[in-house]
Amino acid sequence: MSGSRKSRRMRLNKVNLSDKFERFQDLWSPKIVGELNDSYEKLVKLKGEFVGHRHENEDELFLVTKGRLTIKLRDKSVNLSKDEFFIVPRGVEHKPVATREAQVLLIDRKTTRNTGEVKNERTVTRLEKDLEVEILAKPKVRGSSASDRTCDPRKQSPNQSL
Ligand code: NI
Repeated sequence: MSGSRKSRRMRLNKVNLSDKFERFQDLWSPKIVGELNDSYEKLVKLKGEFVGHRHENEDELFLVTKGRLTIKLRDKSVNLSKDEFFIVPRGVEHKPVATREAQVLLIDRKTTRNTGEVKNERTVTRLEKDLEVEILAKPKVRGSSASDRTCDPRKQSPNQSL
């Protein structure tokens, strides 16, 4: 299995959320920091409004680690502060909104698309396994050059669009 080496590394290292969040600045671009059975644990910085969407067959957990996040549902809004989480049940339309920058841990099935049934400029179209290695195993060098990325295919731009 191609991911076995990475998986072993992940199991043997603890994850410090603050450290991980310091390694990236881009918004709405989840970074994989762990794998749990068939789920990814991802960190994301949010500011502003995301697109309203649903995941037909997947529940989705939002845990706020810094700031505040509102998850707008069709008939109500769920306001989350630091250390609070909310699980959006499968099939339920939701729209994350953060007035100021918030830091969030997401737990999703590996196959979950960030924009659900919607496809737009914020849709992540590729898995971030490579970025996972970078953020797990290597100190993030802010503003790393394009040449670094071409030399090492495991390195990817942190500024990818969602
Ligand atoms: Ni979602």
